[in-house]
This record gives sequence, C-alpha cells and structure tokens, in this order.
Amino acid sequence: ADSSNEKSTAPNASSSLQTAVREVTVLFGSETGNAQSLTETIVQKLEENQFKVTSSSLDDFKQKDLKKVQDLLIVTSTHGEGDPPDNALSFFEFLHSRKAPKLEDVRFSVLALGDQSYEFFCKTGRDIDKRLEELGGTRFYPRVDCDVDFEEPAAEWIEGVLGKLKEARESQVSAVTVSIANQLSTSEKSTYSKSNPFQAEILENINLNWRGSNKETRHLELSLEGAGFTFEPGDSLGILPENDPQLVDQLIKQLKWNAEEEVPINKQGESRSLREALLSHFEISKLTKPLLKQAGEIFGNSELIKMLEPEREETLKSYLVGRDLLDLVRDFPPREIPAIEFVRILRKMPVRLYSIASSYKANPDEVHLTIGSVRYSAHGRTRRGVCSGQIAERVNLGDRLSVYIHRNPNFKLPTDKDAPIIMIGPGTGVAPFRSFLEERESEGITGNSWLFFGDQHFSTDFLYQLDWQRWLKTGVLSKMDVAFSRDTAKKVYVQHRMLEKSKDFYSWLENGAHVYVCGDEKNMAHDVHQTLIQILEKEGSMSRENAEEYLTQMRKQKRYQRDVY
Ligand code: 2AM
Repeated sequence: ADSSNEKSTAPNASSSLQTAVREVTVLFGSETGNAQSLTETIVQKLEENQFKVTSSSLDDFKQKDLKKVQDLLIVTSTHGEGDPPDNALSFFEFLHSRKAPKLEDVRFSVLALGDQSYEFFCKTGRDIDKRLEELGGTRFYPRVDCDVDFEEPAAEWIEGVLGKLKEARESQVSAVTVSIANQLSTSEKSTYSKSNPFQAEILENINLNWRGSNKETRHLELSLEGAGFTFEPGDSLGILPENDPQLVDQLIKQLKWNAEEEVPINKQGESRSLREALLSHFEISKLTKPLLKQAGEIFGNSELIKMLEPEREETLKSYLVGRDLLDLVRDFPPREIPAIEFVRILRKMPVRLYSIASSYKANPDEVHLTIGSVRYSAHGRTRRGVCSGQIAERVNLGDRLSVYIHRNPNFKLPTDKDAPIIMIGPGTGVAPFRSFLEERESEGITGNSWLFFGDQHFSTDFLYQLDWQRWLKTGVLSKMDVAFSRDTAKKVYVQHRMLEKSKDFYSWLENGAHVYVCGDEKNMAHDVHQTLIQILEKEGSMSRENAEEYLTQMRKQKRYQRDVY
C-alpha cells in the first residue's frame, strides 16, 4: 500500500480498537490568519498521529457540544484593546455567560497569540484559559502566550500538547498493543515564508497624495517574477523591514560597541555582525514593559530601577510612548554591557503586514501595496515608522525587499462570484478593494459592488481616484460614496454616508450583500459597526439585540468580514 492508502485506513484501524480512539477538538479565533494556520498545522500533526480531529473557528463550533468534548485545544489571538477576534466573539460571550456548561469531563490547553507592546497582551487566550478552568475543565498542558514572533513558542506548545495527548491515549490502551505504521511524511512546504522570504524588486514607489496634503501614502509595486507563488484578493504581504541605519549607528556609538562583533540572532545559534543584527533582526524602535524590566536587571541604573517600582506604573507607561532604544540608553545610561548580553533582551524584529492592493490575475508577477507613512515628532526627535519610513525614504527603484505572502482566509470575496459586495475602506483601508475590483474586472464580473471611501481632503487625498472612476464607468463598480472629513466645517466620515443611504444599504443586506471593512480598528471599524446596527434598527425595525444577532449571523455566514489594524 502506498502512503496515501495508509492515511485513509489508519483511522479505521484505530477506531476498531474502541479504547484507542482519542478525539481532539481544535478551535481557533483568528483575525489575520495566524491562529488559523497554526490550527491547520496542529490538525495535520494530530492526524498523522492517528487522533480523530474536529476543527473549526470558535464561532462555527456548536456551543451545545462543548461539554461533550474530550480534549480541547484552543488557539486564539487577541485584537485591539484586548478584544477577541471576530470569529471568536460569540463563543467568548457564551463562555462567559450564565449559559456556559460545566466542563468537568473536558481536558484543555490554550495557545494565546498577542503582542507584548499592547497592554492587554494575549488577553483573549488568558481569559478563555481561566474560564475553562472555572467551569471545571482540566488544564492538561499549560497555556503558552506568544509575542508577535510566535513560531518558536507555538511549536513548543504543539509538541508539548501532542506528548500529553499521546500519554493519555497510551494509558487508555495500555492493555492493547496498537501498531499503526506512521509512514506519512510531513509534506515540506517549499514556498517562501517569514523565515525564508522572497527578494522582491521594487518596480514603482510613488506618493499618492498631492502636494499640500497632511499625509503621505505610498503606492509600491514589487516584482514577484521567479517567486512561483500567487495570492488572492484579501491576502496580505509580509515585509521584513530594516531599521534606520542612522539610529543603529547612533546606538552603537552611544554604547561604545564594535559594529563588527558577531552576535547571536536566534536560539538556533545563528549569528550576524552587531550592525547587521540591529539593522534587520531586532526591534530597536519601540519600548515595551518586558524590555524595560529586563533592562532594569542588566543596566545597573538606579533611576531605571526606581521607575520600575510598582507604584510608578503610570510613569513607566507614559515613558514607553514615543520612545525608542536610543532614548532608553541616553536617559538611563547602562553600565558597560557586552553587546551579546544586550541583544538578548531585545525582541525579534516583527514583520509588517500590508493588505495587498492588486489582483494577481490582473497583474501577474506583481504585487501592489498602499502604505501610509508614519511620521511624527516626539521628545525632541522626528520619528518614523520602521517599514513605512524605509519605503518612503530609504529605498530606490531596483532595490529588493524581503517579502512573503500572508494568506487571510477571513477576508475573501464571496464564493458566489455574483453576490453583491459592500466595501468600506477609508484611508489605506481601501487597498484590498482595489484588489477586489481588479480581480472582478479581470473575471468580467460587473455590478453589485458598492465602495465607501473617505480621507481628509478631496483635492489631495483621493487615493486611486482614476481607478474608481474607470470602474464606475465600465460597471465593475456600481456605486461609490466618499467622505472627505476636512473639506467641510463639520467632519463627515464613511459611516455618515452609510447612514444617509441607510435604506439602500439595508436592501443590499437583505439581498445577501457581503460587507467588508478595512482600515483603522479602534475608531473607524468600531463606529462603522455601530452604524450597521443603527441601519438595521432603523430600516429593519429591529431591536438592538436583534440587530446584533443579525450581524452575528452575517459573520457566521462569512458575509461580514473585517481586516482591521
Ligand atoms: P480625520 O483624520 O479628518 O478625522 C482616513 O484616515 C479618513 O478616516 C480620514 O478622513 C479620517 O478623518 C477618517 N476617520 C478618522 N476617524 C474616523 C472614524 N472614527 N470613523 C471613520 N472615519 C474616521
């Protein structure tokens, strides 16, 4: 028998031995797709090890089945100010409500994804972990909280969990000898990834804003020639950026280090020159609480130690804002620390994800991005976003950037290609909708698409204006509403336009429209959500509760998708 036959016979072989069956339920809460792709890896590993596996998003899982689960694995990220991802919201509420069942027979373990630089680091995973225990569940493997650089700790958690599950199964079948050959080789993915990025040449790099604008938004075109991969509308591109060399050099000078000294860049023991390591491998542009705590331990600076005292929490928090590593070593000069010891406390350079602004079908071998330049003044220095600063100021055409595709299964055009779509994307949030419409144009799909766009000024900030106008003319885009917030005395935002068109909007919803929201999470996406509720209340005569339920159902049917940041 070949190995594919092995795979299909293996589960039967084990289920014939009643006691050998161990059912594992793997649920994920995923916003950008990381938790979901980790879940896929886990499912694959479990199946290779002959476990019976059920897997879905937390919200797609039938709540009443929860108490029947044997082994439960939950992988979830945390979003914004400690919020659950969209496809975990209903589950999260249910779990914390009085309807939540007793879970005495459930064994569980949680993998939490998050970002240390946020106050509510991994909050969703932590809350779920705590609540499962409160409900009587048994934590069979401790929760792991991952920072943005999640791969290593996640892999350790997966191995740990798998070990425990195998132990549980063995004790179950100790009397029976099960021998199922495990001949499945893990299919090695040969594509480019975060750890093996593609070097994409810069073909175009222009400012989309006109002179006089408060903003700078870069339209970047990269070549994917030779990469051998494609992407779908809604996917993102990961970029591994470089820190500002000036900042790196100042830091090295300030600490009197030798730029050529070799330092380790990961646990596997790879090393680079200090300059290279600080340029590309470590985060130096941002301060976090865990970093300051570790600095407190190695700097030997009494002022820093004082600021870390629990009663000075607020001072510490405000110190972190708008400062970088150079500020830290200037404000709290450390004793002489070898570079090797210093880099050990730094976070790995987080990748930057940008929603792709082009369709692969329309522009084969290219990928376009829309990047808002981050630039501000704080504590006496001009500060720039690491990646956006690099693209706005430090790259030339023909240079190469390290990139990879980050799939986003939670932001996809409807499978029914003719289904109506409503797209809400102010500012750089409009990027994926350029991709959507390019795709529909190249597929010859017209009609039933409605775009809401907003920015500060009509004359300077109407991103991709010519594209939208062309598509309106050819019917690829059937409706567009714009909100320029600073052209009038009173601010108008996309959600005001939605409300003005509430009757139409509601009838689109009733006709099965898919709603997509992309852009700023904290303010815009939140306000747009409230406006959707208002529209349903007003036009559908629903109570607030029913309106919320309507949106929950839309979410479950994948008709309400968000890509927010
Ligand atoms: P503002 O900066 O003039 O306040 C893209 O950045 C556009 O989104 C800008 O016009 C910006 O307006 C607007 N914007 C800011 N906050 C918003 C919110 N809560 N909802 C919708 N749009 C918002």
